Amino acid sequence: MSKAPSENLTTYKLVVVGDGGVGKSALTIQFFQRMFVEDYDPTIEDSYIQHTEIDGEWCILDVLDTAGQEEFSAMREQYMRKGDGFLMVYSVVDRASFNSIPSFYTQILRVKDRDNYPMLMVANKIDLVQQRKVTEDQGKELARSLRVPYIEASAKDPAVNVDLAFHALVRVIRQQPKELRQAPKPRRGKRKRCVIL
Ligand SMILES: Nc1nc2c(ncn2[C@@H]2O[C@H](COP(=O)(O)OP(=O)(O)OP(=O)(O)O)[C@@H](O)[C@H]2O)c(=O)[nH]1
Ligand SMILES: [Mg+2]
Repeated sequence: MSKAPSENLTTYKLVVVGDGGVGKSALTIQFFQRMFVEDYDPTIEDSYIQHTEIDGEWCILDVLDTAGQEEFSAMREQYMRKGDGFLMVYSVVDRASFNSIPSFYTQILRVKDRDNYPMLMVANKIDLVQQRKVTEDQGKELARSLRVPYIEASAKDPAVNVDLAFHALVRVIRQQPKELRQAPKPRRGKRKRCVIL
């Protein structure tokens, strides 16, 4: 029997990133509220929190749905600092959003000052078969080169792999050594120090 929720649950801060319109909010809302949002209403920043059981272990998922629109890109570093793991989403019908993935990846590693970090690539909108521009092979190839897991999803029809994407990211975080989960590595070089003479 699985453990009931208790006060000592681990909280996982998951951050959903990617270009505007790729379906970050649709995936997040499908995961949390079991509905598909048809309309496009660009996000500034929304957060969702929920107790959930993953692989028999209860935890708290604290998910930040971020803005993909370029005009809000100045906020990126701030939310990247807070995340324990990142869902990097692109839309298979929007090649530019696929091309943006490496820059999200690089920025996350730079902000975290790490060589790797829990991340997952989500190829969304796979229900739009006729309009598809980025193939599964191309997605998998990029994921392989970045050494992150790859998941194909549809926030719409019928929530294909939506839960899997969020759960898989928690699994990646759990696989990390404990000491890496908490404190970021000390920054090299330009770190400010307060010296008391
Ligand atoms: N067909 C289809 N449409 C989708 C899917 N996911 C999202 N959409 C649609 O794509 C549009 C944009 O989705 P959003 O979830 O708002 O996109 P976003 O990534 O949150 O965009 P920003 O908040 O601006 O960064 C909406 O009209 C959604 O209904 C999907 O899997 N399939
Ligand atoms: Mg959004």
